Amino acid sequence: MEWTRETLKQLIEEKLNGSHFIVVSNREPFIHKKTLEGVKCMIPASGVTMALDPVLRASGGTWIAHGSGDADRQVVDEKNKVRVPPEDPKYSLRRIWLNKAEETGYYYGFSNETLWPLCHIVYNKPTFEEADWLHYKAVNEKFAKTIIDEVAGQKAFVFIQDYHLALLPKLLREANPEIKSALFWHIPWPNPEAFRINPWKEEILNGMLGADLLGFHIHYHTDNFLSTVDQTLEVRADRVSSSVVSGGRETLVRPFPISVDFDQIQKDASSPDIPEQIERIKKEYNLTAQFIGIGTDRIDYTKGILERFRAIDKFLEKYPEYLGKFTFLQAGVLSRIHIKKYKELNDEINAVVEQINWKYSSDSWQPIVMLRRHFSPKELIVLYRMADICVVSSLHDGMNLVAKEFVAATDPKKGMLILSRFTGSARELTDAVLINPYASDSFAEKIKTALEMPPEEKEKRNLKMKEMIAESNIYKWAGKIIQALLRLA
Ligand code: GDG
Repeated sequence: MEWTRETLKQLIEEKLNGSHFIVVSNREPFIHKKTLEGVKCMIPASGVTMALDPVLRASGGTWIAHGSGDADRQVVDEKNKVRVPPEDPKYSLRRIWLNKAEETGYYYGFSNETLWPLCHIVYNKPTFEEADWLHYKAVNEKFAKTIIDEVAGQKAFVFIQDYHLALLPKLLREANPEIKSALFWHIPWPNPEAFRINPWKEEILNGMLGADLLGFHIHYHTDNFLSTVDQTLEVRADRVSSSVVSGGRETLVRPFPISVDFDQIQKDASSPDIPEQIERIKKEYNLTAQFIGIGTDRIDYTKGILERFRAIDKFLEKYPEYLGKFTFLQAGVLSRIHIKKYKELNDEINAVVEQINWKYSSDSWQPIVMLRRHFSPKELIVLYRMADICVVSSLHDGMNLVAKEFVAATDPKKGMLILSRFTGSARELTDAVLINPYASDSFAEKIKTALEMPPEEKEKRNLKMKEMIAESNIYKWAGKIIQALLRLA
């Protein structure tokens, strides 16, 4: 079956049978901000919002999330709810307020200094602060209380997003065993050896096993999860049925590879004004090189941005015929900047770019251009269309959506994806030029391979990958999870 916004909507309309549908995430899908022209509603660029928005529209359900906008409190009612989307309200966004200490301990601390580095094997040591853990527990309890209040004793499906809310499934089950819940883990699940250093491992696993369905991107992560449960808890993890029985209830553990809205990206990428937009960006950044490379990432140490620059340095050193002919554009949104490691990484990136540009640049050309302003999703597509190569060099990544967005957008005879083997995407996009980002010499060679690949070869590979993404799109991801959850009822 072909999955679209419409089929996803139909599934919900036909099968929900009056049950309440609730999505829970740390990040909210709409943020209200104060601006000089008054309060404005912004949509953070996120594939997850794109996929779940039609589900919520069809179900008229509720999305529960941390209210982080500076005007968020101004627009909610007494239950902290606001109807969204603002231009055509179809469902409720219920906001949870966190104070500074809670946000520091739960979000910056336990989520992003403990669980994030623990689950991404990139040789960055996680911290284990008891104070962060206590805030993490308290905030998960706060979310649970709000959800229970929202459910108000009705039949309900709760779809929880990500590692910020690992304890929530068990808290919900204890408060109301009738609730059916699914938790999707957007980051990798590491091997048991890596996970066992977590002093609160049993509580985290038991928290997650309160869900009826646990989703990861790929089989490798579900296998790691089952092994971790096996080695940590006294419960039965069954490899054949890929499930765990604990406390008399079964949790299904399944892979659901996330994806992008292929049709929308294709549509935007074939818009007639793209050539004009490309010229505008070339002018804005004074780009004269014949070949363009692109990287788009949150500035995060898991994304292998420094490794990418090292490979570009080696590539130019070894193949000086590309001096003046190749420019790499790096778009990057700053993230988690209150965490020291992220600030240090950003400083190091600036220093390395400076060094490389000093080493090679001429009066009219520089090898790396950092794109410092915000790019809208449509502008990103313009960047993808102008690129001959896109480099995704994550050291470890659950899936990586940039890789799929680029393949969906690129002109098949022009662009080629260079993709780290350590991303979930590499399991599906096997026709990309695959790299080990740690091995900078062969990484540099692969840049040459991708740039010099004949157009017919690129086309053959891109069409295969495009077909895969068109079939396995973001609506299929959401649809398959929701189907599995509804079946459990
Ligand atoms: C987590 C997992 C998993 C980036 N720069 C700009 C911008 N972006 C957009 C991209 C893409 C998204 O942000 C990043 O998604 P990724 O998947 O690459 O990475 P994470 O943020 O780490 O996401 C990851 C994902 O969850 C989903 O499950 O794939 O493995 O780590 O959509 O296009 N968007 C705009 N301007 C930018 O400068 N507008």
